Amino acid sequence: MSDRIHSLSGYIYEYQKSVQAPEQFWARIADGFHWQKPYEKVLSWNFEKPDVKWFEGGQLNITENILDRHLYTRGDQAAIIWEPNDPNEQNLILTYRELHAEVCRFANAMKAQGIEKGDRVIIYMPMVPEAAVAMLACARVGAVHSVVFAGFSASALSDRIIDCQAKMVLTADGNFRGKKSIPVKALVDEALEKCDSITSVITLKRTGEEVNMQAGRDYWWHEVIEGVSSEHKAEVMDAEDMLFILYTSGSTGKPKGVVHTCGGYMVYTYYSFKNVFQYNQGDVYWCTADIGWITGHSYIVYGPLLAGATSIMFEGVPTFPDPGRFWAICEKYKVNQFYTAPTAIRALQAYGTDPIAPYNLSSLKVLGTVGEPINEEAWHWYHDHVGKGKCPIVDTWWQTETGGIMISPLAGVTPTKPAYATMPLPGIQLAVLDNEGQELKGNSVEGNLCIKFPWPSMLRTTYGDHERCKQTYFSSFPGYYFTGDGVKRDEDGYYRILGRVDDVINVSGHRMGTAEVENAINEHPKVIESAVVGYPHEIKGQGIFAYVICDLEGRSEESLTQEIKDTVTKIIGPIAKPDRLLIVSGLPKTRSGKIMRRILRKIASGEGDHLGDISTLLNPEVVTSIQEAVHASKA
Ligand code: 7RM
Repeated sequence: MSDRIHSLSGYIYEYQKSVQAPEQFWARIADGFHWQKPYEKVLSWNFEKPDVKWFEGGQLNITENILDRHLYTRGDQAAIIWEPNDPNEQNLILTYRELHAEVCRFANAMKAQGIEKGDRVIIYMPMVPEAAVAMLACARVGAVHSVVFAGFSASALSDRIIDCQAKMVLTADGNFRGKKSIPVKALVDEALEKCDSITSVITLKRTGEEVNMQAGRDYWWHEVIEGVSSEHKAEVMDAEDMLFILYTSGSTGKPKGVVHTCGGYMVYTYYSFKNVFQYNQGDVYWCTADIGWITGHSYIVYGPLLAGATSIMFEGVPTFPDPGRFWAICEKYKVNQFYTAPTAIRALQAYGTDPIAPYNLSSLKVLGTVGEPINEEAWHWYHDHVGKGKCPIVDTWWQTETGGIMISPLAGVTPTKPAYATMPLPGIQLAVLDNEGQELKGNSVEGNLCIKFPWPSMLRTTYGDHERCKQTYFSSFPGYYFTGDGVKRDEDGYYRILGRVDDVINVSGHRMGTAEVENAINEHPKVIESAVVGYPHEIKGQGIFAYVICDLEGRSEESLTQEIKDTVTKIIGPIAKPDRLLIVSGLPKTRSGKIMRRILRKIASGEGDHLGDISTLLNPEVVTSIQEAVHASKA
């Protein structure tokens, strides 16, 4: 398929075509795929309801386009290269032929366990090739996967199982992370105490640790695939059938199950992968994300494999056994495109350039970032020391809800600017709106980032609650999809993401709802009220700052602080643990009783001396006492 843009004028031309005739534009990309039945209508849409359908009437299976289609052309090419946590352990390479066989075998095993088209299957696994096999096997049989990041707690896992009424959990005994090994199956057991929809659990042996197996419910991965056929006829899926659910945090309450469907997601992840990274046949591509996040779905598994790429999957962490690990892996596999998060870059930057020096990074052609804004300093460090000044950086802005990259340079095609995601991909019609909902036209404007026309990989609904999807994304600015991000369009028409404008914070590239963390804090019996805000953090981008009112009777502040942090870890997971937790006597409130987060954000950011007028508060004296508490806790 010749879907790749090669020049800036080519980009401008394609972009214009995609706006003038979106249906023809996407039909041309879609026609490169294998459809079991051709679609009848490219697009129908309504952003009020919202109701969006792409490639209606079309039937396909995404895994036929990933596996079967590549068997004859690149059966012996590596599809997945797996690099284990411990560099001394044997790596694993799965060719397209082998991946096809493994996916079919596991699809048959799932069917034998009673899984049918439409059933929900939870994947709670470490970064092992079987996790990708599990995702694709679900897609093969038409089951809807919902991957839950293996760093989430048992309680977060059970919430997700209950929300989607999953039938099966795919997991592993444990997870190697650097020097540590984390129990995984034990957390599944704990989660399942609260869930009754699960009929079977399949556990992969990875760390070899002792696990509890419940007769009639628990099965070993290696046992269920024993002697099972590696041939499987892919389920026929409608283009708008659900492919997966992925839970993501928002500004209110519990995480939402973002729903993606088969046809549009396939077309867009393929197209965006090829163009943003300028992938050429034979290149080795590595994205360091975890499959528990959308980046792992779209740009480790689906996008690259649809494009017939070789995709690296890394089990470990950037600093084990030492902070040169990323560069060792780049050298080992002669990585051409490397895609990571700004937080990882900043963490490695803190070790200086010595850990890079021993490695030959001359294979690198493209560097990417995703997940959070990249500061200029980190951008330059990445560009100069990793890319040696010769690799374009693609700063890719997108979301779980968008399914694929929305704003990004096309590597080597779009001139870059540090800290700018630059320009929208073809097919992506952006709008910058002021708070009154007026579209700000022209350059040099700042406002709310919206998208005004559908794209194939956009979310279709939030699982089990369509109204919530409408409220969250389509109601703030009627007629537009609202991203929740602030943006600046500069004098050149380039886009710079300014960060969230809602109560979502971004900690090391992970999305957290402040309300979600507050709810977890409030679970502690001694907590009376809490407020959580983000504050600038040198490595994580944002840190979590919690202000908590407690019943201190008979308790020390220290032990209570630790207990409350542990409560958050228990309820959500270590990624949500507050970096700073301050016990306070009150929270600043408006006369109508709303917590003044603006003030709390300023104090947390060390700007407590510039609060402006606080005399209209219900309780201005509280501010002084909070400031004193902040100073005392720093001392
Ligand atoms: C892919 C992913 C989405 C939120 C999004 C932004 C932030 C993501 C960038 C970015 C600045 C970027 N999905 N974000 N990419 N901010 N520059 N290149 O991260 O659903 O987990 O998060 O992440 O705020 O709304 S996500």
